[in-house]
Amino acid sequence: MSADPDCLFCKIVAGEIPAEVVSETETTVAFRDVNPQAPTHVLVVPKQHLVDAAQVAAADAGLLATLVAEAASVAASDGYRLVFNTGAEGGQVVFHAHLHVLSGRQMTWPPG
Ligand code: DGP
Repeated sequence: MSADPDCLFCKIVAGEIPAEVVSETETTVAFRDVNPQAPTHVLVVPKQHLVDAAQVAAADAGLLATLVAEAASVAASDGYRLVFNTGAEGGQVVFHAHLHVLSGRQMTWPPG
């Protein structure tokens, strides 16, 4: 499975940097965001180093489905928001695909 030695989330997947892991599958890891924006804020990432959601979809559509299924299972309530920030203009800071799961409060729209 490909990993980027300079990637923060690859290091979390490998256990080299600690994170509060809440769920894991053969292909994904879910851990709490270090800077939570909601009472429950979890990031679901592929173990494989893929840069964004489109790259996940192109590599393995089933992996994208697993990310979404895992997100639903870690959300603390029936209502939640899923976000893939994509590219610098889309607010992406860590260039290893991650699905934000935000829940536990009323979401507002539009987001910033
Ligand atoms: P994004 O802007 O979509 O690339 O979000 C990156 C998220 O990653 C941001 O909400 C904060 C989170 N984050 C950054 N560094 C760490 C870390 O070392 N550990 C954890 N758990 N989360 C991190």
